Amino acid sequence: MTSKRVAIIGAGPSGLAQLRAFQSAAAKGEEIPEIVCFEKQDNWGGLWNYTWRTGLDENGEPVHCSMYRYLWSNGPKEGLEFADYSFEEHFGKQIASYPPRAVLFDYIEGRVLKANVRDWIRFNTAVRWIDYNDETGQFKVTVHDHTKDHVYSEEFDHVICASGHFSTPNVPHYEGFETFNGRLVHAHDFRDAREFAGKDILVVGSSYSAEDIGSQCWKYGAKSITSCYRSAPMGFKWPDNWEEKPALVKVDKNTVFFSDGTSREVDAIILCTGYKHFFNFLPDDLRLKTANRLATADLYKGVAYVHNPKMFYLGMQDQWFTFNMFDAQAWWVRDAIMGKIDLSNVTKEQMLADVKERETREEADDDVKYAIRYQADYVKELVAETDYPSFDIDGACEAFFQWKKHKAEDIMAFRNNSYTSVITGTLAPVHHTPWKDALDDSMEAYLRN
Ligand code: FAD
Ligand code: NA7
Repeated sequence: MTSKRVAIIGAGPSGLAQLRAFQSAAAKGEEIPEIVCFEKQDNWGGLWNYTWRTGLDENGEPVHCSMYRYLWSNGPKEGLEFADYSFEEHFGKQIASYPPRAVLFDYIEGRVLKANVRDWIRFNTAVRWIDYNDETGQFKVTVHDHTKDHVYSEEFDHVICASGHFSTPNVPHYEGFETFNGRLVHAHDFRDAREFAGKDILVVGSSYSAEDIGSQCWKYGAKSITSCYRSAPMGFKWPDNWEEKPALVKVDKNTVFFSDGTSREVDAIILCTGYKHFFNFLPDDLRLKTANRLATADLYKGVAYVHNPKMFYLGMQDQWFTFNMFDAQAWWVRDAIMGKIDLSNVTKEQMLADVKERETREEADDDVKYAIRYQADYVKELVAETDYPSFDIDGACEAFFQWKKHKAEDIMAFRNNSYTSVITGTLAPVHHTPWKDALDDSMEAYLRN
């Protein structure tokens, strides 16, 4: 082990990718730094670690989980498969393409159990504050160990922030919300669609959460779904009891009013209005401030913080690619920390120019396929600079293109399709039950193929 110390914040898919990246170098006989991963929850998996809790957790920390019961992957697993740990290796067989949350949690966990890195994580430990000392060139990380109810600080040479950005809800206010006589909740606190069976619901927003939470409520028996958009409709061919409306204007008791002059009576309002990048443990000089987009602000190569490149961020982009992109980032960050990638001769101007180039290229076209290819190119770029196993990233794009097409054909049936793994080349089986009829989302039920 070298004398360097590295702090990782969060043991979700990004933080775990970082642990696996360092462990894989150690397994090849390389000297790695001392790694300490701080995780505020009592288990790993990040958002995939489901809890029924909302609001504050058992320690008084904000609940991290934004996932809900019956959540199935919203994109094909063939787009996110680890290049060094296939679904077939984990499950001993090929499985269907849109696994429920518990199945993906099991898969994420399988790789890190195999890598034997659990001891690197301090669970139940929330990062409270981080300072950088210009004189020593070190970070002081202050944490609260809830198991021992003890607050302490340690020094590190590098900090890797992998705390996610889909946990602090963006909650708008609309006129009359305070008069609403029903359940008014943000997607972050949504847990169980059965609560809305028989109800007329309004979903605010037109992105993934709006689509999926509306679909869940439809599947589990909501009487009607109304969704409304600020910029553009989702535009799918919705079932008969789902209507898409333009922007919400105001609410008066149970009546909701839209910008086209129409109104509806609803029992519940679910705000699917997105999330904020929120880091309450970081001072101004270390804190990333960015919109949810593919080219994040201020991150050289999408990971190194330009204002202090000893600090890295993982997974801060809006995401088409997820687990394999976090891997590509983690391998790259590992190599930057271990000196295999030399950042010492990259100036701040060059870093800012890199960010600018990424932004300009992202903004050049608003076509969805362009965006998917754009992020694929980013993954390719990082993979090419490390020893992360190269894989058919264009093939993963094809899976995404097929997925888009299948959604356009039938939004309530796209999960009945299957795709070919770009890691093993095997075609996934078609799931035994159409998604709309598969009410049991347990791992046992899913794997019964
Ligand atoms: P997270 O999973 O958010 O993990 C961050 C970790 O950091 C957590 O464990 C948290 O407890 C910890 N942490 C945070 N703050 C602190 C602190 N101060 N101190 C210590 N620890 C801290 N992706 C897909 O590929 N497929 C999907 O189907 C999919 N569905 C999604 C559905 C929902 C509702 C949401 C919100 C996201 C979904 N995603 C999906 C995207 C998701 O962002 C990624 O899959 C993945 O979870 C991101 O991993 P991460 O490690 O970057 O962040
Ligand atoms: P997104 O993808 O960030 O989308 C947020 C949505 O909320 C988007 O449609 C926004 O509309 C809308 N929004 C934001 N603010 C408002 C206000 N004030 N009023 C109305 N509508 C608003 O978040 P999601 O939760 O859908 O997805 C996040 C992740 O969860 C994603 O990676 C999935 O995998 C699961 P806009 O288009 O900006 O006008």
